Amino acid sequence: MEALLAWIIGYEAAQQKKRGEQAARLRAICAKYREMSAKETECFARSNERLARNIEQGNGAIREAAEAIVALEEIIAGMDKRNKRYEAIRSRALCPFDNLPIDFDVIPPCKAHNGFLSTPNDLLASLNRDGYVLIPSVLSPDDLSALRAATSRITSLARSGHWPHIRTLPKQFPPWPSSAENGIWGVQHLLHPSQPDQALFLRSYFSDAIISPVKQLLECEEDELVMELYNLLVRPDADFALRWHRDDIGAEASAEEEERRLGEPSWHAQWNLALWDDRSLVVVPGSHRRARTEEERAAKPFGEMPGQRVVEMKAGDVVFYNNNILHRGVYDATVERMTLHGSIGHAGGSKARARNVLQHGIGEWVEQIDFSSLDEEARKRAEGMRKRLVEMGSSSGNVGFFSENE
Ligand SMILES: O=C(O)CCC(=O)C(=O)O
Repeated sequence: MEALLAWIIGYEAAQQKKRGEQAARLRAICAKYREMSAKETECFARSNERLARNIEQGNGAIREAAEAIVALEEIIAGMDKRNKRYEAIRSRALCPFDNLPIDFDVIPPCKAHNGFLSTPNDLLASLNRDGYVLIPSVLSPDDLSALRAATSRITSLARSGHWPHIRTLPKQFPPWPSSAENGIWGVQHLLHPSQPDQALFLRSYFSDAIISPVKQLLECEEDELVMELYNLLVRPDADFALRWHRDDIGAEASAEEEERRLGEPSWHAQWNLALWDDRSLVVVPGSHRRARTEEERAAKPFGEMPGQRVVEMKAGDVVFYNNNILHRGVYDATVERMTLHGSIGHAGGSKARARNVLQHGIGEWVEQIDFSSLDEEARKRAEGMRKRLVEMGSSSGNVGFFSENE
């Protein structure tokens, strides 16, 4: 009994220490965020005050002041939205787990809707804690078999060189060439107007099975969602693997830079929906909340990582994951893989993200998609999401590629 009591007291003390450390880190990130916002605001304010002075003194057109007022109003509204969202994330990060005597770094990840994780908040709490959350069996047997047939058709076209939008071996990141001669590991643009099964993929992308968890994870209403990408990850033509990476933060980033970027709110949801059992995605749970450790920095790009976990999916399961979690793909050329790989954005996100999505090639055809095959509710949803993508992305500017030559 005494030993048990001593253990409990020791455990509690260790937990308390950890809670204190985490809270201090979070507060430091908050302070940095506030300081940066203040600098940004100061800079805008100064240059616009200069403009106001010039206009008063007859240098510069009145139109310039009007344009600056509109631009500043937009920036202020965006910052206000970001601040609110950041506060919401911060309070969630502190509140739900703060008083529980559980070490969330050592318990296994939970499946949503498995009895004790059942509310929308749980879904988000799980994603925030682990960096990914799995929702089992989101497809009916009929939908599963229709999607398997359609993905087989487009993959055959892609492997035989009749669909140019592909992920090719051995290239990890976009842009990919359009020749399939070295083999493929993915098929791009399932929503493209010339895609033979476009109607089915539209139904899948805009379905409640996807939209409703996305709204929960982004904590938003339907009229804030932004259309993004819908692709397919397939069995490669030869064994192949992706190196450890975060999708949006390069390996060369300093720990400070990583922490800053990881502290920013996420403005999109990304998912893998498996049509066959899939164990290709490997993640380091919780690594979306912190910079890499020295050990992780020193780890081999294609080697084992401490604490890594294979995301085990059954056909019909969907996993949502933070694309800045440390992850990699490990693919076996003998195991069938058809995994739908999509993302949906939030209108509060940056225009650079919308441009990034459009420059993946979808800008050339997104406005030609005919949504008339969808039922009325889904069609309205789709029209709105596309409109927001085009509006957000229409300002000029090239955002480049994440890692063009890899
Ligand atoms: O194959 C997967 O599930 C992961 C793909 C991936 O990591 C990526 O596209 O960046």
